Amino acid sequence: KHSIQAISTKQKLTKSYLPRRLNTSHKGNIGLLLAVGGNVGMPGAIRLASEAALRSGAGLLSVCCHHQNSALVFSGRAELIIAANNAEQLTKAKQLSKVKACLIGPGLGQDDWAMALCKLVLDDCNNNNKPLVIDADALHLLASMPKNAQHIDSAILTPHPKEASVLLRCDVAEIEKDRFSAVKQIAKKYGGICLLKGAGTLISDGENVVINTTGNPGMASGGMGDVLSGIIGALSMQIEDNFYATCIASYLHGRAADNIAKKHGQRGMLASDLFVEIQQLVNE
Ligand code: NPW
Ligand code: AMP
Ligand code: MG
Repeated sequence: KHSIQAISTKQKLTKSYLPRRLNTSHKGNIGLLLAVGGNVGMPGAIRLASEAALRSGAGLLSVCCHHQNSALVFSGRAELIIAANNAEQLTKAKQLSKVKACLIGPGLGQDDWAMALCKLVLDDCNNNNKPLVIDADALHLLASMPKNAQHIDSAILTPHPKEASVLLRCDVAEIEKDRFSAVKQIAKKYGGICLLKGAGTLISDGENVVINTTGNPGMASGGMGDVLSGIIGALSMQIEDNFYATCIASYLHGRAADNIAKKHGQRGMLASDLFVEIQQLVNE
């Protein structure tokens, strides 16, 4: 019924799919990723996503977060750049014309501040066909938008089952009953790629479905999904095809967690523990 390929832990997919860096590479041509999120109370989520993107090889990383969180997001990670603190500043700073890809959602919240940013970023990525990772709260905002604003060909949606139920306006039980159908439906309805999280994460472009077999229950802890969105954002700038970039990101995310589990066990694993493993894996 479905075209399914399994991403096996034994395959060294990263070797063939992540292009080598040219000797002449520079941060500019690898690309600037814009990460949008970090509303009041949630500086951690956008920091985790941003740091994961840097460890996955992003050339430059700009963050747009709530002004109350700027200091918290940037302290201890001097490589991060502050793009702006709201939609108006982001427009004025003309940052969007410089970015190669965007990610929006980690800790974004769902208030007016968040919605203004969401509309701006969705519109820019849609008009310029830029890769756009849509995660967490941005998925709720997307689901509440008018139908003609919801379809974005260059989008990569990364819902967990509850977020998927909001996107398809159904119960979580219905999503879990037929995850293959759910992931395809979301990709078709919203355009682009959908990655449906959980043990046996599924990735679809609306036609094909890929299942990722890396990862373990140690990943059931806050911030893991935020790290995944950062890896996808960074790989979308380094791999031309958004579908492959998402599959490889999912594989690396799970494998990083499997490596940590082998060394230290599953229980007590932190999302930020993955960073050092991610850097090794993207260089394999
Ligand atoms: P229940 O309890 O089962 O009925 P939300 P979130 C359900 C940020 N974060 N399968 C479950 O419902 C994110 O980036 C910030 C089925 C759960 O109680 C977001 O912006 C962090 N159901 C924001 O928080 C670290 C599932 O959904 C309810 C499910 C909210 O994101 C943490 C809550 O889900 C976090 O990433 C599953 N697999 N997973 C930080 N350090 O700053 C969840 N549910 O409301 O979408 O909450 O995913 O935590
Ligand atoms: P989020 O719910 O957005 O924080 O995302 C959690 C991340 O951890 C997703 O990538 C899930 O696929 C992954 N994850 C959570 N629990 C498991 C599990 N039991 N097995 C494999 N992966 C998991
Ligand atoms: Mg999440």
